Parts: sequence; C-alpha cells; structure tokens
Amino acid sequence: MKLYIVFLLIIFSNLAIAQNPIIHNQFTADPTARVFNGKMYLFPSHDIIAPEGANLRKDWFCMGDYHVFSSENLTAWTDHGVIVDQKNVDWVDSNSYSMWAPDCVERNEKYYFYFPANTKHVNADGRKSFGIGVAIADKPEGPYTAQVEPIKGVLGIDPNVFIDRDGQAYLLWSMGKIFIAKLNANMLELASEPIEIKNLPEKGLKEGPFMFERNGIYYLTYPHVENTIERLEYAISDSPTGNFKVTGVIMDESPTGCWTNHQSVVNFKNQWYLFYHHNDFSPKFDKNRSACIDSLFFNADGTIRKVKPTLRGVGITQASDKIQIDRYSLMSENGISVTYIDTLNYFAGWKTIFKEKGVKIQYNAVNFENDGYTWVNVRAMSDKGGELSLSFDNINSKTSTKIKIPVSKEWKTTRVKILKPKKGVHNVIVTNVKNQTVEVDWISFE
Ligand code: FUB
Repeated sequence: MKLYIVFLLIIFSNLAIAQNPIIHNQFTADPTARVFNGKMYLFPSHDIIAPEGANLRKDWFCMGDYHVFSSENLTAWTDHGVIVDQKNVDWVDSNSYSMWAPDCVERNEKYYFYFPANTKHVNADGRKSFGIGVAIADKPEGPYTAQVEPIKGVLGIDPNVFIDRDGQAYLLWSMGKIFIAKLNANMLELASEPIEIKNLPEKGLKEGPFMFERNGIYYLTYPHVENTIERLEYAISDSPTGNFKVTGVIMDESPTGCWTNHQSVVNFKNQWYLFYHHNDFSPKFDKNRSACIDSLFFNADGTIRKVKPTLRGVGITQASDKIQIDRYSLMSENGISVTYIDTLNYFAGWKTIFKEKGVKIQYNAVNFENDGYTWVNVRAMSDKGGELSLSFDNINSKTSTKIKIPVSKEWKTTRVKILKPKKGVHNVIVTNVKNQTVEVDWISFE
C-alpha cells in the first residue's frame, strides 16, 4: 500500500466561479459529485494535453492523476490537489495516462475512491486492459491509500458505486455495455458474479453508469451514442439490478460536438443537480473537457425533465465578484455576441461584444444582501468610446445607471456610482446605449 499525501498547497480557493464551466484552473471531465458532511465534493477525471515524448496518441484521452474539489455553495470551489497519481499505484501502468472516470463513496466513516486505469499486465494480443482500483481515506479530501491490486473479476471503466437503502453496495462499470455486481462489506471485493444490465439500447456505445434512488425508483443514468455522439439517457427500475426500462433523455448531444458526455445526479440542500462535461475550454479538441452543473427537475410521475445546458449554471453570484456577464441568462438575438478573450489561452474565458444600439444581456441571481453597494466597475474596451446602461430585474427600472466607456483598444476598468438596488438578490441587465461597439470582460459592484 502506498500513501498519497494531499498537496498541502491548495492551488486556489474561494474563486468566485458561479458559472459553467465551474473549474477554471484545469480540465475536469467525468464529474462525479457527492455530498459528504453537508459539502459538495467533485471527483472528476483530469484531462491534460499529451506530454511531449510520452509515446501517446495526441488525439486521445490523456489522464495521469485525480484531484478532488469541494464547495459549500456550488459557486466557490476549492481544489484540494492531487489525491491519486498513476505513478504511485502498484498495479497501474505508470505511463499509460489512462485514469478515466472515477467515483467516491462513504462507508463507515471511510471514503472509498474507485478509479479505472490500464494495468501493468499485457494481454496475449499485446493490449492492456482496464482494471478498477480502490483508494481509501479518512476524509473526502484525502490522503488516500491505494490498494495494491485492482478489484478481482472486473475488467472495465467508469466505476460507480451505489449503496442501497438496505446497506448493500453495488459496483457498476462499463465495457461497451453496463455491468453490475454486489460488493462485499469491505467495499473491495465483488460479492456476486457480474451481470450485464439488460434492456438498455442494443445499438450504440453505452458507458458511464451512475445509479441513484428516489422515492423507491432506481435510476440508471448513462451516456449513449444513439446518433453520432453521446447524449445522456436514463432507465428506471424497482430494483438496482433490473428490470430496467429505458425512459428518456436527460441531456441532448453537446452543442459544440463534444463526443463524450458523462454525468452524476445529486441532491444538495433540497435541489437536484446534473453534473456533466462539455469542451468549453478546448473548442478544437474534445478530449480536454470541463465540468458543468445545471439544475435537474423531476415530473410528478418520477420521470426526469430534460436538462438544457446553460452558461449561467447554478448558484448565487456575489455582487462583489467579477461577474462574467458572458455566462448570461438571456441575451438579445442579434447585434451582440460572446467570444473567447484569447484563443491562445482559452482559460482566460469569454467577453461580450455589444455591437448595436439597444442590445442587452441579462445575468441572473446576483446577491446585493450586504449594505452599501455604491459603485460598479466595468472592465471594457471600445475603439470609439461607447455607453452602457445598467439596470436591475427590469430593463425599464428606475435604477438604471449610465456608464460611459472611454476610447481604448485595451481593457480599462471604469468606475461609476450606481443607483442602488434594494437589498436582496437581483438580475443584472446591461444594455448598449449607442451604436458603438463595446466589449465587456466583467462587471463588479463595491
Ligand atoms: O474520460 C474518459 C472516458 O470518456 C470516460 O471514462 C468515459 O465515460 C468518457 O467520458
């Protein structure tokens, strides 16, 4: 067994990121979210660009370690650093960069982190197979200790552990199809022969199982290639092992053509959420993905309403944050657009380009609970100078503030006194007053 020391250095914390994608310091794919001790923990896989000289396909997934993130409010995320690394797991081929979608569950005050990777063992046909290993910790953040062997009897990817109300734990995984087996009480060994979950779509890859139970209904969610790329679907049953009935689509194929998607569904403070991934920070290479969150709702009969991916995401943004209005809730159809700030560094994010008079963008749920917001700062630029107006909740509201944007070909922050909104949570609307182009990076209140 080897001990993984969690980086004491927290790479960033309390960054105000209330929008999609939610993590801005690295790629985060296959987001499994779990609520432990009243906090949301995110266990994604970690896409990177294949290192030079690593003898890896440049056009394929490249994932050599895992980080864990946590959040109290789904808006500010803390990166707790690396919890498991391919170099430190005995059974893993340490140059395979094959640490695909993981999961983590709590049992008897221990945290069991399940992860797939290529084994050191080479098959007769010269190929390597995926095993699924477990690492154990006393806290969700780690440090995690990896078992020296992968789980016996399992060849596959995308582990998911479901613990039923009666305490029985099940391991699900995929290999083209989806499999399930009971886990022993020690959470490290199979307690039954794996069975394939039947009655799922015959054609098209299925992977990434994530099971949960609500009101006696067992939901098996999974990405499936019905057409050309993956969409998120689900099947329901009255038992974890079957008979499942394919019931619907949770999320359609990615609008940017990201071939994979991968989900988890979790209840946090009485709201259900869908965690999924798209390739927002890597528009030209869909194997570098980023985790997103949107709210998920059920119909009265227990079926799931389709989730439309949003830019705004979830949670309440603090008025003093750098509010990225390009992650908008509503925007005029024409005369305004959103584009990357720097196509050589997509992590720099996006900007809004106001082109025509009267076009507007609305960003919902900004918290003005604290007293004394008197100023707005707008980071903007405009070739010829321009003017924006700022209003709250309603475009015609009396608390509309005019903001003159000076002539500048570089980003400049303009500070203007505002007509204060009432204390509370407000939607913020920014409108272009003149027929001049104005680009906006963010706005912030003080
Ligand atoms: O991240 C690598 C693989 O892509 C995952 O294991 C699959 O679920 C898909 O998201």
